[in-house]
Parts: sequence; C-alpha cells; structure tokens
Amino acid sequence: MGTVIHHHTPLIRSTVLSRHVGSDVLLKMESMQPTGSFKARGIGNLCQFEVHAGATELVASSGGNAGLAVAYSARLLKVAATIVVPEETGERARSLIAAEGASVVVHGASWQEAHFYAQTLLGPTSAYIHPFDHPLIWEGHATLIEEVAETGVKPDQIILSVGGGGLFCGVCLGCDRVGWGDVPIVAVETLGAESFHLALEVGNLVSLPHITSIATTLGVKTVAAQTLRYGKERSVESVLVSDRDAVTACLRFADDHRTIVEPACGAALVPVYQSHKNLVSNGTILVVVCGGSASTYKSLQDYLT
Ligand code: PLV
Repeated sequence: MGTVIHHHTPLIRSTVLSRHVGSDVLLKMESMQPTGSFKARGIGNLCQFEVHAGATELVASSGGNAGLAVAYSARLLKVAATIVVPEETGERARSLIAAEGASVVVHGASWQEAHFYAQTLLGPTSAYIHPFDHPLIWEGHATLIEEVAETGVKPDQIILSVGGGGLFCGVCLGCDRVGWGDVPIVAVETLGAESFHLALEVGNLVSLPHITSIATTLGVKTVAAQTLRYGKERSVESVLVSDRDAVTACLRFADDHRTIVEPACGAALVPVYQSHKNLVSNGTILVVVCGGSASTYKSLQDYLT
C-alpha cells in the first residue's frame, strides 16, 4: 500500500445554505485535508508516483496550497522539496510550507514566473511537480467525486472554483468515472483571474497580461489545455465574482460553518450566498469547498475595511 497523503473528507448537508437557496446544498469539505485544501489528493498522487519512480527531490511552483501539499507529501515520502512561490504569495503560506521542512524560494510577480524559474532548479534526480496540469493530478482530484458517489447521492449541479483547472479536470474525470457526465458544472473565477472565462469566450487558450485579483491561488494567466477541452465538451457555466464578494462569502461561511477558507474557495460560495439565477431549485447542489490555508479570519476582515 502507498503512503496515505489525502483523507476521505466529510460531505455535509448545509441547513443554512439549503434553506437559503431552496435546494439541498452539499458541501464536500476539502478544507479538512491535512494541508487545508483538495491539493493533497492530486498533488499527493503525482508526488507519490515520482518518488516511486526514483526522484529524490521534488521541485514545485505554486501560489501556496499546491506547494504546501508538495512539502507535506515530501515529508511523508522522505524526500527533499523546494517550492518556488511568487512575491504575491504571503508570509503565512510561505511559513506553512517551510514548517513542513521544504525550502521556499520567492521568484516573480505571479505563479507563471515562479513556474518557469522552478524548472531551472531541477537536478538529475529531481521531479517537477506542476500545481494543476498533469493527468495524475486529475486522477487524484477525481477521488473526491468518487467519495461523493459512494454515498449514493447524485447532484443536479456542481459548483467549484477554477485557477488553472486541475480541480475542474479532476471533477470532470471523476464524473465520467461514476456516470455523472451529464451533471452541469458552475465554474467560478474572480475578476482579475478570469483566464478560463476568456478562453471559453474565444474558444482558445488566452493569456491574461496580469493577475489583479486578491485570490492569488486562482491567479493563473493561462489555464491547462485540458481545462479548455473539458470546458468545450461539457455543460459548464462560467461565473465571475468580485474579490469583495468572495471575501464576504468566506466570512459568512466562517460564521455558518466554523471553517476559514481562502477567497479562492469563497468564490465558489458566492453563487450560493447570492442565490445565483441559474442554481437548480428543489434539487441537489454539490459545492466543492476547496479550502486554502493562507487566510485567517483577521486577514479576511482586514480586506473589507
Ligand atoms: N492553487 C494553485 C495555483 O495557484 C497553487 O499553487 O496552490 N482553490 C485553492 C484554495 C487553490 O489553492 C487553488 C489552486 C484553486 C482553488 C484552483 O485550483 P486549480 O488550479 O486546480 O484550478 C496559482
């Protein structure tokens, strides 16, 4: 058996949110993974594969949470890790990564610059761990849908947030595996990080000039090619929300569910808190509470003042 890196997470029916929208709102609590986000699933899977293939060092680039999952995996798998984060990644995320025993390197304005730089640090026995663009990452993330399906519930709609789309690809793959290929997905991004929205609009991959959203872990200038492919093939509604609304959703969620998440995750809660016009009524809505470790209650409050 391999090393246990991700956990089976709770699936909670939210009374508050269900009453609010008039549908059953089910929360897949990925915020309860050991490093606070869904990343443990797919990133853990890729790290495990690389170490079994002989890697003695894992090198990654990340907005924060993927890097934290690499650092955590590396510690469990007993290999070294170097994580390159951009300048916009805050002190809290950096210190959480360092606390797992990884080296933290700060480079570039956004994740894309960190990504190019990280690849120059690879030694002969290092493996590069991308934060979202790898089939083994999608395989790992797909397990969250398999866990929901095991409960016997089939949702009428799935809401999640999109950065580069690793989570989205994993959810699409998981849906295919459990026979949910027809379940529509609401894909949420913040304004200033809307690389998926624009790609869907023009039908091609686009590159944002800058990331201006505070949801820096959604701050990917170009989504993965597979993200766009799935986006074209399936029933996907792309929704854009403001940073302010994402933070407000985080604070309401903290009060309603005693859980602190990043704005990157709060974004996926906005359509629910704002009773978005296209939410299914009298049905079942699955929200992927993807989590994120960089925020504190105070940092969320400070943003609004
Ligand atoms: N964050 C990536 C990319 O950052 C990272 O390196 O951590 N929600 C949270 C809390 C996240 O951390 C991320 C990804 C996402 C959502 C979006 O996931 P994706 O990239 O798989 O769509 C720049």
